[in-house]
Amino acid sequence: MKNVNKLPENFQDFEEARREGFLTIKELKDRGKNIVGTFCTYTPKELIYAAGAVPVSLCSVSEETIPAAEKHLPKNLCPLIKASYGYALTDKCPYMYFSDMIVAETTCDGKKKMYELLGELKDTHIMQLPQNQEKERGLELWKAEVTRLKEKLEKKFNVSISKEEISKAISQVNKERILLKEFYSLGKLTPPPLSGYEMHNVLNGVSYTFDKDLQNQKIREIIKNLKEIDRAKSSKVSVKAPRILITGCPIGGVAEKIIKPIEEAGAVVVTFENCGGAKNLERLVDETIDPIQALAERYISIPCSVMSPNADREVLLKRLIDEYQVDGVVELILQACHTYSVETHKIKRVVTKERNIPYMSLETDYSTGDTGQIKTRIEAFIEML
Ligand code: BJ8
Repeated sequence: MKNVNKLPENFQDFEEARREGFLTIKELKDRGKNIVGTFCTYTPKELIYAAGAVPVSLCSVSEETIPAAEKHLPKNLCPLIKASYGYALTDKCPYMYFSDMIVAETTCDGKKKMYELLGELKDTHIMQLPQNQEKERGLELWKAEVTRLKEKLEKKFNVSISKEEISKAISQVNKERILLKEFYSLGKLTPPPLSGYEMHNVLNGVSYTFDKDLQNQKIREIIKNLKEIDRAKSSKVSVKAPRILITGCPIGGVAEKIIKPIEEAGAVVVTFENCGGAKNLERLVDETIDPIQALAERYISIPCSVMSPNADREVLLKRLIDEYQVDGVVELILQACHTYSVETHKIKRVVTKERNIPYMSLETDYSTGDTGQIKTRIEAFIEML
């Protein structure tokens, strides 16, 4: 049990990372560091590191700034988009405030149109993301966009980015990915040595941890402790807990509303097939080829619903269901997210017909109005597993 006691300290560091990061980002700024705000998993952050700047995820997960955003944006729009824009309008996100520029991508319609407005408030570089991942149709265009981002960073920060610097950044970020994958892969254990909520907090916290060497060291300690918990068979998760995979839209803004009731109902979230989890971290950047080509290939391959077709999402989903011995899939749809919402039909088919396990889709926003209703639906779903 000694090792169980060691855990909260480590986990807490990541739970509090977003708030703690506010101070760190100011210190970095005071020390003359350039800061680049990002919104999406498609941003090749290695280029930002190679420019000597610091990438940071911008705030997008609270309903606090949505009323302000709705003065310019339609009400019937994804809460993530409204919250992101609201933070820029109200200057309530320290990460946005200290960002020298923002990198954004033409992903879904709502986001790309919001970015046009955001560009009136902040220097916003928009990468034109092709929506087809085939080599001839998408990759070449995307590679040109990766190069254009490199040029923008060089001009903005008055630096020259060498191939060596990009390769170094690729290797560093790959190291971080490998370690995070080792961490979340512990969800494969029966029972997992940690809850899905704790896993989410760590994966979310790393976006706001700027000392990556220290982060890697802490993740290594967490992995070691979790393995000891497994060896000692002292996990607080029941061996009988139904194992849940979460898929769909980014979950940061509704983690309390979705993950907590799943686990309070006696199940455990063992893996996340979303941008906070496997979708973002599974694939490494190839370190053996030209770095710009490698970045272009890796980032365009992210299986987000904005891609058409998006067959790789189904491939990843099926693999995760098998590897993590998943008993049920919960899909999160943020209100008015058309791309994920339309894909639910195929995802449900894959889960229920090809893997023969139950599936449930939950559509929600950042408000707390439907908390009770969602809890009831989740409880009914878990009971049936
Ligand atoms: S790579 S998931 S972070 S686009 S939920 S804003 S799609 S309407 S967030 Fe995303 Fe990049 Fe894809 Fe990931 Fe639009 Fe849907 Fe809202 Fe979304």
